[in-house]
Amino acid sequence: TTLTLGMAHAQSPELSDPPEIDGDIVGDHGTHTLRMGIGLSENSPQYISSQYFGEILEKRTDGRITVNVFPNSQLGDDVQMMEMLQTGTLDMTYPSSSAATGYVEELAVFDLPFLLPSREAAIEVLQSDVALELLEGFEGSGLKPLAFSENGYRQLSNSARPIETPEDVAGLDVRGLSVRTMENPVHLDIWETLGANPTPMAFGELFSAMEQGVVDGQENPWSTILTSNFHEVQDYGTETRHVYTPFIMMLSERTWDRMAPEYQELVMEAARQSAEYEMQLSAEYDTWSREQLEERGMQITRLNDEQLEAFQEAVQPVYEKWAPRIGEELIQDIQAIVDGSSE
Ligand code: 2Q2
Repeated sequence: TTLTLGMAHAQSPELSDPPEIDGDIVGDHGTHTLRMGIGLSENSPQYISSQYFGEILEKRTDGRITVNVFPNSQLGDDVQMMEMLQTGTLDMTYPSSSAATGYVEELAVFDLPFLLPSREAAIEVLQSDVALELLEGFEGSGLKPLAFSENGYRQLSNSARPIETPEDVAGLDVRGLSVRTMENPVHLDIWETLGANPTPMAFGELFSAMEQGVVDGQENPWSTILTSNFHEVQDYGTETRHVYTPFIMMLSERTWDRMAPEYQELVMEAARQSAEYEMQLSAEYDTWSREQLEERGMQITRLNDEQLEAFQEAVQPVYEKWAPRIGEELIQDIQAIVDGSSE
């Protein structure tokens, strides 16, 4: 289906339809209207798959559970919405793992640059026991993680100049590129190590910060850059794929505790199905979004092997600094899965 969505700034690519919703109607355990806040826009994989999550629950409970999805960071940014889950003023949210390292520090492993070399390896890692154990770190936080999915490979965009090398980022004869990062210490480190001037900022403030020239650039997957219309204020892109960021679908523990076991089971199953669908959509959007951005005038640099190696070399110190804090063993466990998946 080529979805022409409400606020569509861009048609979506030919997207796979979601899997059929089948299974018995789950018994009558009262009604719930789940309010879910997300950061991205109505034509993002994050939003489309969250709507599908709601459809599964509505169909399987005969309308007793419905989900209202609020996109575009309208209820707040990732950190604010997680706090709203803790106080019970919001039922669900869908942050990047990078925004949740304040709750589970080991999640910062996913912020290590160039850790996950391919989508296949990333999916293996996200579906491994190692990753699921990380989610256990949320115990007692008031946040109930339901599933990992894909924010995706992050790419650099900026409005100052074409970026092909780390030296271009540092700007030897001009000032270093000012780059917005997520509020995450490893990301700050990556861009400082590259000689940029990083500014941590909530996603919802990013468009106007770029429009006003407060920052030169940012880094996000192509589909986020397209579906958030960043190409309107960013002239240059560089296919760095420097970090693969997971999303974590989350439910407030207060909401979870109010649910009958049969509903809890269904919510977990629906989250797993919608996360799987989100990863499929995210993959279908990725290359298509880059092509759409080029059609809309963004000058995108595709790095050759030598240029990519220069970036990988340049950010090596980030591993040295963060490995002890994140855990050498955890990094080795993930790298073992990555090496295994490339067999
Ligand atoms: O750069 C970002 O903040 C994004 O990658 C976000 O983490 C993600 O798009 C959403 O969770 C925004 O709320």
